[in-house]
Amino acid sequence: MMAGRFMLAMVAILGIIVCMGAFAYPVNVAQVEPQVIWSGNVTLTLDPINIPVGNTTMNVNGTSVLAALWRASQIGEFNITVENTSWGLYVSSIAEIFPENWSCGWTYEVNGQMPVVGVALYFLQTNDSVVFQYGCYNTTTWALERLLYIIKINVSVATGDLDSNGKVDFNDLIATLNLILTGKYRAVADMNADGCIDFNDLIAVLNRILTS
Ligand SMILES: [Ca+2]
Ligand SMILES: [Ca+2]
Repeated sequence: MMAGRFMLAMVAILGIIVCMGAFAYPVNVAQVEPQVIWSGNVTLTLDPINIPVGNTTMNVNGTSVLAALWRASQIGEFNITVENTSWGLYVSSIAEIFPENWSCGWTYEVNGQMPVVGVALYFLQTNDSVVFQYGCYNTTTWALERLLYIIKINVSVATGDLDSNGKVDFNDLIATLNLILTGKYRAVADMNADGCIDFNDLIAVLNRILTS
């Protein structure tokens, strides 16, 4: 009789613990704020850039999402790992955060949408906002269950087209010279994306005029 009551009490207590756990779990998940690893601005160029991929380096489009992440990693001084897979180039780790299992990983969004192409094949424009996010997914529904880390990148593309009339010509060259002489900065004139406007940018704009 006593043993029976004890068992009932234990079952009730266990039930309460299990229920508390069941109710507490989703609440905890919802309350976890992802950690922002880096957030900032990058300037991209139309010229391709070399990025380490596996044990080699590859030329990728200078305005690609991968180029934006690469520039961010250099400014923010964090590592990225890029792998060449049968689906294209894939970012497997950022800031030493590797997937803890196969249901977790890094994905990216541009302006709040998740593109269906790889990081090297989506090309960005000025004012695009890129978010890389690390999370783990429910393996039945593929809903995101845990969003843990975030990188936020605001993009400018250095085109040299300072009057935004769709072509780079001598007006843009004069405008670039003006920026140099007045010490001003405009992202579209920073042709080598080094964070300042100087004669290297003037030469790069001239180059673009002569080759287009
Ligand atoms: Ca122009
Ligand atoms: Ca520059």
